[in-house]
Amino acid sequence: MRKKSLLIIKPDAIERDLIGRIISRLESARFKILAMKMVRLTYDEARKFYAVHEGRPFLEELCQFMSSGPIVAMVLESDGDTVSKIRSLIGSTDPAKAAPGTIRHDFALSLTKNSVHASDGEESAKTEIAFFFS
Ligand code: FUP
Repeated sequence: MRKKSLLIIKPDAIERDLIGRIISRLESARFKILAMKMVRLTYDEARKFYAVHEGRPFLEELCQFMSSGPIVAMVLESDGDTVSKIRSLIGSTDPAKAAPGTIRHDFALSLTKNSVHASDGEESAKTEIAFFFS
């Protein structure tokens, strides 16, 4: 069964002109892009998107960063477990711990400026897709 997930290209990657290279990796890994848009979140919108992290010490810095420039949000689909396949392709949250060949290992700058976001479960994928796409 084909399942969907949400991926975001974050401001640090957009600033370094990495949109094309990141999308190329997703397409090469046979993900289908079903929807895509470039938007700039306000700080409050970023807080809403990251509501699950409310109370965490890094939330303010994360939301400042996520609203510091444009992002590209996209809905991806593949055969099988799309959520975990994308998580493998992007690598660990901290680029210093991400495996070579993953997007975060190859492109990310730091734990916060880690170039991409991908939904971490089926439920969050649904909520996050609905956040960006009506
Ligand atoms: P991930 O699901 O891989 O994006 O990672 P998490 O849900 O653990 O973290 C959400 C976002 O918070 C990540 F993009 C990284 C960021 N973060 C920080 O900026 N500082 C931290 O100490 C932990 C996470």
